[in-house]
Amino acid sequence: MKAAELFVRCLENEGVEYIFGIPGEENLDVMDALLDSSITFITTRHEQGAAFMADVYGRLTGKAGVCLATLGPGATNLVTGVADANMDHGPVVAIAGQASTHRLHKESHQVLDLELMFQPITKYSSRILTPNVISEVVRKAFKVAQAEKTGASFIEFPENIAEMEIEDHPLPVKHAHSPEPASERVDYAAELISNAKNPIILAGNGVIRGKAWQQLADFAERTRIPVANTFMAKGVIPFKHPMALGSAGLQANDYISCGFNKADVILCIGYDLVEYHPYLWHPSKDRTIIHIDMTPAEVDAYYPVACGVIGDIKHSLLRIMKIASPHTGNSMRELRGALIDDMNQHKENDEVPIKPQKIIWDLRTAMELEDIAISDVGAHKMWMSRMFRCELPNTCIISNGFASMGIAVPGAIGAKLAFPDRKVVAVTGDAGFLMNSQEIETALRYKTPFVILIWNDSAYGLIEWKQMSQFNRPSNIKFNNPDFVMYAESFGAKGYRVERSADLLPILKKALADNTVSIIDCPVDYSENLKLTSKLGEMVCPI
Ligand SMILES: Cc1ncc(C[n+]2csc(CCOP(=O)(O)OP(=O)(O)O)c2C)c(N)n1
Repeated sequence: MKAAELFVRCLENEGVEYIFGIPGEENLDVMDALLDSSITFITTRHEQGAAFMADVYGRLTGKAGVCLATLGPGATNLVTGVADANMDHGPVVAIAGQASTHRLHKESHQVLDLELMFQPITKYSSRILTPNVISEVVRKAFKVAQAEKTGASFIEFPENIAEMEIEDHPLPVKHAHSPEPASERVDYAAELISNAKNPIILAGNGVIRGKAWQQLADFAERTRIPVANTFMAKGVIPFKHPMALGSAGLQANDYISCGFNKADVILCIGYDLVEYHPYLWHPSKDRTIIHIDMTPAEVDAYYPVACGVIGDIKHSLLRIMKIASPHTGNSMRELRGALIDDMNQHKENDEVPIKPQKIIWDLRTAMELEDIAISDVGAHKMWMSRMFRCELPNTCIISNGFASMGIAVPGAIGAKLAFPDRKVVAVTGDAGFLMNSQEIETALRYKTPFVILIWNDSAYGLIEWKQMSQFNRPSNIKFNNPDFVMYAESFGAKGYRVERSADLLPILKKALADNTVSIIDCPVDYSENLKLTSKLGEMVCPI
C-alpha cells in the first residue's frame, strides 16, 4: 500500500473519529487515503480554528484531537492552537504536510523546518523520513500526547514519502497507567493532614484528567477539608458540595486568598503551576505543601513541596483518606458565603449595558448542568471563571495555561462533535469572537448547533481593566464592531441583540433551543471590573 494509506490506517487504529484541518498541495496522498477510511475530515476556514477544535475535543474526551495542515503557512497557522493545547494539557496530535525530502536542505518554496518549529510547543515532534517508521511515529505521537501531563505531538510528513510503497501494519494501542503511590508517601501525607490545624485543598485540572473527581468529593467530605479549584478545574467538585469554596485564580486578592492565608497545610491535587501561579496564593513561601499528582511537581521558589504523593490520584486520595484523621468542621465556610453574595448581586438588575453578574446568572439559569460552556479569554473569562457555578467536571472549559483568545467559537465545534447530545455555549468577548468567527460557516456546514454569547464592549476589556488599575488611563484598547446580527445572518446563522436586560434570559433559552448556530450580541457593563478590583482590594477577610 501507499505510505499515506498506512498512515491513515494508523490513525484509525488509534480510534481517531475526526481530523480538523485544511488540505494543501503537500498532503494530497493523505487526503485521498482519508476518503477510504472511517475518519470524518472537518474542513475548517483557518488552521488555527482546526487546532482549537482538536484542543477542546482532546480536553473533553481525553483522547487526542487531531488537526492537519499543509506545509509552511498552513503549519504556522496551527501554532497558536497547538501551543494552547500543549500548555493547557489538551491531548492533540497535529500533522503537517512537507515538501519532498529532496528540497529540505535548501531555500525552497514554502519550506520551513516544521519539526524544529513545533519542538518548543509540543512534547514530541517528528519528521517521517522513511515509510518504515510510520507505525512507530504515529503510535508514539498518540502515546506521548495522551500520557501525563497530556499535551501536543507533531508529525511532519513529506509528500514524496507519503507516495512511497510499503507493506506494514499499525502497532497495537496500549494506554499508559499511572502507578500506585508509594505507601511511605501516603503515610506521611496522612500524618501531615492529621496534624494540620487549618488545611485547605487546591484542586487543579489534573483531577479531571485523572478522572478522580468522585474521589476528591469523597475525600473532602470524609476529611472535612475545604476545596478551592483552579479555573481549569471548574466542576471538579460540585459547587453545591458542602466543602466547596469555589474557583481560585484572580491575579488580585480574592476571598479565597483569605483561605490560603489562614491555612497551615495546603494540599495541591492535580494542580499545575501554569494554572495559577503559586506566588499569588503562597507569597509567604512558608506553608506545608502536599503535592498529590500523577507527575512530580515543577520547581518553583513559591512551591516548596513538603510531601509529594505521585501516582494515580484516585488511589492516592482513597488511601490517604482511609488513614488521615478527619477535621472537625469548615472554618472557611464564610468564604463561600461571600462569593455567593457576589453571585447574587445584580441578578435582578434591569440596566443596559448589562452587568457581568447578571449575564452569568441568566446563562446559568438557561443552561442545563451537563451543558458545556467554552469561555474565550478576556474580562468575561474572569467573570465566568469566578462566578459561573459548575456541578460537573468539564462543563466550563477555560484556557488558563496558554490563555489564547479565539478559542471559544472553534472550541464549541470540537465540544459539540465530542458531545452531540449536550448544548454548547461559546462565551466570548467581541475581540476574541472576530479572531475565529469564520468557523461559524464550518459549524453550519457540519450541522453542529451552538450558541455564541458575545460580551460587547467595543474594546479589549481585560486590558482596559488592567491599564486602569495600574495607570488610571486606557491606552489603545477601543475598536468598532460590525452589526453582529447582520453578520450572523450573512452566514445563514441566527442573530439576536439584547436591547433590554429582561430580554437576556428569554433570548438565551430561545437560542439554546434553536437547531442552528445562534449569535447573541449582549452589551456588557464593564464598569463592574474596577468596582470588583476595589472591593477586593479593600476587603476585610470574612474568616
Ligand atoms: C491571541 C491573544 N492575543 C492577545 C491576548 C492578550 N489579551 C488577553 S485578553 C485581551 C482582550 C480581550 O478582549 P475581548 O475579546 O473583547 O474580551 P473582553 O476582555 O472585552 O471581555 C487581550 C488582548 C491573548 N491572550 N491572546
